[in-house]
Amino acid sequence: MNNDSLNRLKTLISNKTHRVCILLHTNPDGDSAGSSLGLYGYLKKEGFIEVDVVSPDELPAFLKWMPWTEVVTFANENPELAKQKILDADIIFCLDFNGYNRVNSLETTLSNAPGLKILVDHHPNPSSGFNLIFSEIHISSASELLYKLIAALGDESKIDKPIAECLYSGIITDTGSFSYGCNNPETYQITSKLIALGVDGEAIHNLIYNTNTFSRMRLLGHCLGEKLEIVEPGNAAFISLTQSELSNFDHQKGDTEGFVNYALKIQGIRLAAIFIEKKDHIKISFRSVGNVDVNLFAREFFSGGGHKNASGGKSVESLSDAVLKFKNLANSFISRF
Ligand SMILES: [Mn+2]
Repeated sequence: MNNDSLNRLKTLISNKTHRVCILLHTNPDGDSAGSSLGLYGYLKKEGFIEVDVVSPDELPAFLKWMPWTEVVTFANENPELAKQKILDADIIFCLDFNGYNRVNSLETTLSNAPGLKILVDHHPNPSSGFNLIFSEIHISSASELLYKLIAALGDESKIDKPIAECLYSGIITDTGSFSYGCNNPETYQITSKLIALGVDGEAIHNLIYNTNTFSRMRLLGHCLGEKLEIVEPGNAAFISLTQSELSNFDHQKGDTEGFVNYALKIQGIRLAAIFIEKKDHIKISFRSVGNVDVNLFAREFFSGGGHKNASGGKSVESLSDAVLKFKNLANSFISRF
């Protein structure tokens, strides 16, 4: 971690009267919520008087149990208040995202906000526009990075059980419960410390992964039984879902989260995608194994980006055209690696 940046951060947060705003990214996931709420808990414990947390969108149901979710202002419910909180802040923390475009409807507000912008993130290619950058792309999650940052500030002992619950949630969701991006011993050392602080790993696993609705499980069954397709000769696979299919299964926000990973469970598949038809665009998630770089794939062909093995993109073409484009590009892209 860069010492100059660390010293600047230390100085900045020594003034507890600074108004702080913590910003989540659009469609927040476990790491976005975990790192942001963990930081909220830490800063409140540090004695900051005014700390706001703003999210572009609602939290998925499986994260609503997390500590301090009641303090979050959601831009989808209260756009003006959300914008005001960003504009009023002296310090704006951006965790788990790498550019203004990741906060959707709040992008212009963030870009115009006069506060000092601090990035704490693990995505590649952080964009300019941040005043202070803590970007570590080899760390499992922004939550793990935040733990290291708090420790580097000399405040490891201030991490308590609710903060630990937030960070633990971020680490397990960004590593698929230690199934990818999980070969760094330090991830387990930090996780071990979180458990020692009283985190109930079993309970959190149940809260995050075992609270499916019946209709979501049936939608998954539909995807696996009827919609999963393989691109010959068998290194890419995808699922596509129309709006009417989603409504047939009483689709709720977040229901298709993780479905794309099932395609990677097939032997030989190195690149997987799921195409979800939205009102005015197609939302796409990509996953890959090994060297196949879906951050690059999403950037080059589907107006998106993310990590090497997990990224997202979109298309304004029809669902069938977006799928066709994927089918045409997949094999030659995989052969580059
Ligand atoms: Mn993350």
